[in-house]
Amino acid sequence: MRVAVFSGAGISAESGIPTFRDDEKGLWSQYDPYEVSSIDGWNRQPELVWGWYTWRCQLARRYEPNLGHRAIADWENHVDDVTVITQNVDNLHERGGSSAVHHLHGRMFTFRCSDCEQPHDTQLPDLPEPVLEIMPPSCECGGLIRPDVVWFGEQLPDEPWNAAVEAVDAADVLIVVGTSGVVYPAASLPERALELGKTVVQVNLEPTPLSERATVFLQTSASAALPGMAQRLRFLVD
Ligand code: BJW
Ligand code: ZN
Repeated sequence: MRVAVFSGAGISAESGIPTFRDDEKGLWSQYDPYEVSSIDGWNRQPELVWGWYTWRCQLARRYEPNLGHRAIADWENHVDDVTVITQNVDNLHERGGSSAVHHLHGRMFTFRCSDCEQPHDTQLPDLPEPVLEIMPPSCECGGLIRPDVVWFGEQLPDEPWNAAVEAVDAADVLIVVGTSGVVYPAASLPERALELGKTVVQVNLEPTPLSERATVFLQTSASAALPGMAQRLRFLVD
């Protein structure tokens, strides 16, 4: 049995990382998430966006993979293939032990120049408190250094996208975990799986637009649903 996993911020929530649309307490909560996560927002206010990522990277370094990440890695011992397609920019799937992880929206710990695209090793400062605005460092070409993530209004990189489509097409089952499913084109992957007649299992604390169409909707947390799931899926798929 071949399993593809499509994950979102909900799976990392139990490690302590606020989900994308639920960070009501943070310093940046007064800003529209689309503003701090769009290419237009970066072009308008790079200091605000860099301040936000500096703080998020600092927090994310402290977080550990949780039972959900570790369970998905463990499935590799029980089924023929497990491919993880994640929208998350943290590295908790890799640190949880998964061997094939495709990051549709990039990675928060790698950086590149916003003009010449050259990769940069940037050491972010350790801050005692979040700082709302920090001027990003500059590249030798004069461009600003940015996180290697995909913001609204930007194309997804071809490589992880093609790998994701391939994994969905090859899978017997797609597990959709912890995503609101409102951000495209990523959200089209479960739709594609359903159109191809695949079994789609959704795990989420709340219903989303996918829930009514999924083969199975488990309204529970990732850490409760995922341990041992691949072994049980044999009965659903075979
Ligand atoms: C739990 C849980 C627990 C909590 N257990 N569950 C088609 C229609 C409409 C619009 C568009 C469209 N196609 C494209 C667009 C535009 C746009 C878009 O989708 N807009 C809509 C929002 C309206 N898309 C884009 O711009 C994309 N690019 C693009 O289309 O390029 C084409 C193009 C470009 C230019 C010119 C021409 C063409 C790019 C999208 C990039 C998204 N980037 C972000 C930021 C990444 C960097 C970062 O994270 O810092 O990605 S936005 C943000 O949303 C982030 C996330 O990966 C992504 C998805 O969020 P996610 O993971 O679903 O999180 P939440 O918080 O929404 O949901 C968490 C869920 O977990 C909830 O359901 C909880 O219930 C659940 N949960 N605890 C289980 N313990
Ligand atoms: Zn440059």
